[in-house]
Amino acid sequence: MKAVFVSIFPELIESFFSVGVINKASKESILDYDTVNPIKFLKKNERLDDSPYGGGPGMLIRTEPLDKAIKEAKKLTSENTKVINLSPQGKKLTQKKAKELSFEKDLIFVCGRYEGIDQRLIDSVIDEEISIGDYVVTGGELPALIVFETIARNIKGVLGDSNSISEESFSDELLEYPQYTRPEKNNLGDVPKVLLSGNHKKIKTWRKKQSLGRTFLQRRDIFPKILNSNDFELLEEFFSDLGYESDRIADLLESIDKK
Ligand code: 4GM
Repeated sequence: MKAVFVSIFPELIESFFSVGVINKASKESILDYDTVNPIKFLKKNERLDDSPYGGGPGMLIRTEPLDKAIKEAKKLTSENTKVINLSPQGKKLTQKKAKELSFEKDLIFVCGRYEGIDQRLIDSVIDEEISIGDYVVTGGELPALIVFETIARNIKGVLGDSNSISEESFSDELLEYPQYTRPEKNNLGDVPKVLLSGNHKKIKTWRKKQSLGRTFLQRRDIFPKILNSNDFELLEEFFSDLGYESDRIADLLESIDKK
């Protein structure tokens, strides 16, 4: 996949591509990137930004240099390459979306600055608006790199076998379980005994219990509304391990249906 970033700070993009698995995948030609700086399309004494019609705070990038930069990006990519704008107004990035986009041949990322870009440009040349979350940063570069990295991790060959995407059966609906590495004991505490037992069935059950408990505590928004009785009991056990009284556990789990 080739990604072209339309950005007035190409250094940010270049530094990202110069390290780690992304750098390795670029050297192996699994990934490729380029940048187009809209500044390049300004005539002498022209400014990149301008104030919004109707008044109000902030500045917008002028349409002309940005439109030209996107056209240039199109020349650097294959036909029908999707143009993505990073914006707090976009659809929220999900793992599912990233997986979908990983099948695209190339992608163009428009990295806005200031308060964003002229709506006419969004309506005519932007194919998709993506947001990395409900917050605002100064420019679209970091959001674009986050979206790109999430996509890249789904492309075959980008991650080595050892960090390859988890294939655990519950990894896409629940949070990950806690992990430990050597030593067994140190000043911070002990590794849970079950993980040292060598009993794979017990380990799997313990991990599932931790995943259920963590997701319930941290992410009620993604927690399943219905559990099979086995998982329900694991969740009860998670809270009884934490020392909760059974009445309190019943109250806590009241909203969850058991099937
Ligand atoms: C406003 C409009 C994306 C601000 C367009 C970009 C946050 C995100 C910017 C823009 C951004 C996000 C630049 N901040 N939540 N800032 O994905 O490009």
